[in-house]
Amino acid sequence: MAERRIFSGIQPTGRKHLGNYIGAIRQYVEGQNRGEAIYCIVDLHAITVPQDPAELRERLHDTAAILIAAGLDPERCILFRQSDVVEHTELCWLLGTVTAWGDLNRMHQFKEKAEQQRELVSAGLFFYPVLQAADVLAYRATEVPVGDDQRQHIELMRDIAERFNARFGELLVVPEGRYPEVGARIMNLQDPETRMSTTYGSEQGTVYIVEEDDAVRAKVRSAVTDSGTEVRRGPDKAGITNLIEILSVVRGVAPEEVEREFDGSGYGDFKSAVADALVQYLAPVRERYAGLRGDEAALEATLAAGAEKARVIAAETLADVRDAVGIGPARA
Ligand code: AQP
Repeated sequence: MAERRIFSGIQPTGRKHLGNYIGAIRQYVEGQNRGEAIYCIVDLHAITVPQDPAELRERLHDTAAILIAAGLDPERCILFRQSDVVEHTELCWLLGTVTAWGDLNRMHQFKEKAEQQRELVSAGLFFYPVLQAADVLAYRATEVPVGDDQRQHIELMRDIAERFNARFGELLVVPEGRYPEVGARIMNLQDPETRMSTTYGSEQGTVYIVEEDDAVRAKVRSAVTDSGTEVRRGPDKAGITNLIEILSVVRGVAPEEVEREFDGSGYGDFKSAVADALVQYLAPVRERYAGLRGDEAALEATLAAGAEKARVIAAETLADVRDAVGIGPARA
């Protein structure tokens, strides 16, 4: 096994947005240069809240095409669909037996998502973090690139791995979360106190990865700021801080450099610069996406090849875990 094994998952829900791109996808691409990189489109997680079945399949292909358009190279990473590797669900059950109910009950994301459900708060939604732990632990990954909203889930999966190892022997790797230094929490442009997300916040405040240039420009120009004039970060300047972080990531410079460059400029000029930079950043991804999205057979072939490679790794972990727990016949 490579010294550094990177694993992360992304949901095939909604339209993937700038928060997903900056917080997670950008790190996935970079991960291919730093170690063995494994990425999974987590359709089983998606169905913990109601999904239209046909739309779910469409979104899965959208997400696969976005990831490849963003720079994932199926020759240099393993890219697959979660439900194609059944070991995830079996490991989820086994890990569920060493997960404290009280810990799951403290998960913020469960509480937030449960509040939004009108008809049914599913047990699957409650178990979501255990499946997430199984995703990562099945690959004995050392590192999990995610946005800041996933900290609590990463801590829980570390606890689960530690508890499993304490009871059954050192079989699982306790992974580290990897959060971007800048851009770990991109905020909604219309409500900069709230994280940009698929399910919360206005459409106008959410920049999608696949979005026309004019729409991106309009959203950035109408971003909510404050009544001040200084382009600098601060606790009372959530909107400007968010835009500074976005520009810093997009240009690949430190936020301080952005502040220096726009020292003395008005918010209008600054927003125009952010809009231009963002359009330049996203347009090539959108163009590559358009080329890839139409060929669903090719996307399916990529995912199938990825699942085959993923299964080999996950099956080995599962065999060790089953044996240690005493499930199935003893290994010779
Ligand atoms: N606003 C964000 N800033 C930085 N990173 C973010 N991520 C999500 N929002 C931001 C990171 O994106 C990765 C993939 O997320 P996901 O699609 O699997 O699910 P999510 O976190 O549930 O994404 P959403 O859009 O926010 O959906 P909802 O509204 O359902 O919660 C993760 O690494 C996440 O941290």
